[in-house]
Amino acid sequence: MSKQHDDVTTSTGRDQQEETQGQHPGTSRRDFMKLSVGSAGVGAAAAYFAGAASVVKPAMAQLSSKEADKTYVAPGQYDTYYAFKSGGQSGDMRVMGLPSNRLFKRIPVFNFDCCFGWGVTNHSKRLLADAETGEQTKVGDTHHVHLSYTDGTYDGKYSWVNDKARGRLARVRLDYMEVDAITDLPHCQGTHGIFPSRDRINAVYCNSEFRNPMPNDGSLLDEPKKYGCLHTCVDAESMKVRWQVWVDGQLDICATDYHGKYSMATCYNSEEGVNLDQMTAADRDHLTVFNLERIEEAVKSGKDVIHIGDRKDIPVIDGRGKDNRYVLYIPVPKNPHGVNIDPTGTYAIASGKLSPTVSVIPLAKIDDAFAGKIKTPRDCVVAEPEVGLGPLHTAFDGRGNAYTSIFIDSVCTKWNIATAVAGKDPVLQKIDVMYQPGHVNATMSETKDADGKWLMSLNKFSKDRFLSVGPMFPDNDQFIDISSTKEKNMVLVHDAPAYPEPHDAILAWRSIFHPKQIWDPKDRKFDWERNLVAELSKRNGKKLELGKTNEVIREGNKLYAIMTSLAPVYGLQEIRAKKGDEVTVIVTNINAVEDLTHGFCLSGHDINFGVAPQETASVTFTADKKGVWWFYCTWFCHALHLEMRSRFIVS
Ligand code: CUK
Ligand code: CUA
Ligand code: CA
Repeated sequence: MSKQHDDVTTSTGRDQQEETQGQHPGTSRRDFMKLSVGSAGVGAAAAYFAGAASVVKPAMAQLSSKEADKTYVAPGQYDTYYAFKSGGQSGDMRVMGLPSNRLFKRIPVFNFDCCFGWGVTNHSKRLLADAETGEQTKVGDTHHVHLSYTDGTYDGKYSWVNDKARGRLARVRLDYMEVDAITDLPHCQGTHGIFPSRDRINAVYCNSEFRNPMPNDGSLLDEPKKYGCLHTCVDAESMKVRWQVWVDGQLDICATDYHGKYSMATCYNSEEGVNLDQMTAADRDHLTVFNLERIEEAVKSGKDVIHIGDRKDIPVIDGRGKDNRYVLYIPVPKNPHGVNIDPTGTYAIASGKLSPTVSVIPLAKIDDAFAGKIKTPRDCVVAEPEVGLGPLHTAFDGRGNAYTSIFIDSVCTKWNIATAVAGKDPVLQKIDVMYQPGHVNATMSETKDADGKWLMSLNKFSKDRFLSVGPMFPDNDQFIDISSTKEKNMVLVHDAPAYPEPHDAILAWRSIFHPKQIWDPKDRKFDWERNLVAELSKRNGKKLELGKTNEVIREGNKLYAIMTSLAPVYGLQEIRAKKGDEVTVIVTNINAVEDLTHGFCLSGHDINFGVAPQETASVTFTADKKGVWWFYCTWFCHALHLEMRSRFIVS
């Protein structure tokens, strides 16, 4: 075996380098963190997180091939779970198979994508246009993917995903695994946590993380106390904004109960500060709970409804002030991050982030608080066990155990909820993850059907885990077997590099999903093209039809090229235009064989999109360059795929 191959399993050299070059030689990462936790102020908060920069690789037991084999899915075999991952600053969403961790698809959402033509086709451009200005957006930041529920478990109909970069919510229809709606959330910046109703397909609740002027029209700038933050209810079917609630503080991660009574949000900036020092001043912030029944009633009756700016169409409830009847502010330590509801729907778990604790809050106590039956909202917290430094998110195995990601300690902590509520130390096991986990999630964890089979730790740093790809590293999403019912059941079985930066993943049984492999040519997605062709037929006295017609229609300086693609030819051998024409090309793929996709790429024009079997797609552009421009197929569809090309001739 060559020297190079001997090196494959060791990275000791790099570890030593890190230790000597790290920021705090002589102090282990964990000791250093313990020194800095507990004291207040910006220095302490910054130091609390400095550990991420000086990670030392922990000793790790060798994985036996028996354990690693559990992720093996033989060629031609299918995975047993789907994973739906957000894409973070890539702006997309990913679909994977588990346990293999094979990546199947990146669904473009808020990003530009020239494989599918997202941001190129008329359909995607309408969805990506800013609601107010019409501006074509290309940038997104997707953090949270959640699937639609019926009766507390996934029904396979929709997925929703947030855009933190622009205050938007997108819906993915799971029958085709494509985005079919994007909603702009008015007066919202940093839309972060989202969560749908769990009792039925009803609403999606969206949290704004950043406080900003209401309205943000330049009339208010330097009085941050007057800024606001909104909790927005979006109708799950129509994707219209139903109402918003103005809160104290701000809103981070979102969760709903199992009965449609509450949505809730962690708040890390109860101080309403605008810098780190101010945002970390208080020892406790909030878990903010929304009484959905009372809010819906008020919206219906108009009582307590206000409006922000010129959006008279959107009712806003003022939920500010400790004594209002719509919002409950439960004090929890300190700059909390994740909030998760256990699969029995009994407890909300809020993670401390700047406190090494998680707060356990029975939903029954929230009932009591809204009914005025407890003295102070803090009495809702029944346990606050220590789980490690920097707890962020919690997953569940359906056996009463919780698994919390611990950012600073770089571990996943398993703890028992009942033990915590009984006032005893609930921690059962901690395992090292590599490195610095954000979200953790388990199979079916966010449903009443949590099955306790697999856990995914979505780690922000991969450091020395993979071959180097330069200074921009992949994330490391690690796969952990939790199927054993033993107390210490977590076994790390797989490292999966991830294109940056999935924040969250939903792991769900494959049997829930039944995506179609060929489009229904009557689908609503093609309404725009179908209507256009119907109007052109009427105006020109012709019988034009998608999938049948191959013809170029001219109306003044507007040119409509309607054509089919059928391996290996386009229905039109040429399209002739005059410079300055507005050209709309409509392509219908009339192949009805699964996996036989064609593309349409027009040389020199920044136009490329795919057209799946029985799908129609269109693009509109200006013919601004004289000459001969080939358009060609970009998806390898046939032995004569390279010959699948025609001329666009501009005189
Ligand atoms: S947030 Cu990223 S680790 Cu955007 Cu869900 Cu917690
Ligand atoms: Cu059609 Cu390649
Ligand atoms: Ca705070």
